[in-house]
Amino acid sequence: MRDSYQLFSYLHSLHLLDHSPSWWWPNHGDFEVVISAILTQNTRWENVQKSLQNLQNSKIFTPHQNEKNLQNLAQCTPEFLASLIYPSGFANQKAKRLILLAQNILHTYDSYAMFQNNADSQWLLDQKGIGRETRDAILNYACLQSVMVVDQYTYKLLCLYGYEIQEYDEIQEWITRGVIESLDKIQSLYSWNISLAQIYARFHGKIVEFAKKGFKA
Ligand code: EA1
Repeated sequence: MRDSYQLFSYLHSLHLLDHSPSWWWPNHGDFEVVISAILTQNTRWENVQKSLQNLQNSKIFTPHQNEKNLQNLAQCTPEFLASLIYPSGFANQKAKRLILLAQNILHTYDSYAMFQNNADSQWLLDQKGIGRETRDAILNYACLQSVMVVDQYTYKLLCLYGYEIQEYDEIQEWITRGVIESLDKIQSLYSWNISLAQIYARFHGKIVEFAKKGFKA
């Protein structure tokens, strides 16, 4: 494999996202993505969906009501929130971090809309419980920025192809370089005018779905 464009082309030919949402992550652009990016740490996606369902059933959370959802979360007690998100594990820790994050978003940015348009990489990294992978998931799938998420699956996949790149930033650099160098060719694979941000969103989704199938075509 010469570059990440080749990897993209190969994964694209497998049609891994044919039944997925257009940015792979459900409800891209919504505050819900910020919640699910934290909940998905150290657990399976299926467990995140159970937690999100509990949040909906208890009216903490209504689909697409971003400002209301942000305010509700900021006002939750950690005990109550933890009782709803237990399916995704580390409930007490994640509840505290989610509430603090919601409060800090309101404090720094005033609203979800302002956060979405002005979110800053360093601000996110400074929040408790947000590392590089979660930061980039929020920047790409919630704030719709042109940022490629790197995770353990990405690392393992590159290892399978003989690339031993350990560092997060270096893997990210390798992926983004190949995409940008062949952007025209990637865009010509789509019937709509796809943005770089959506290409990264789908590229990461393809890698995760490929990994979930055991890296087999
Ligand atoms: N898995 C299937 C995922 C998904 N959307 N669909 C997932 N894993 C982590 N995810 C985040 C978002």
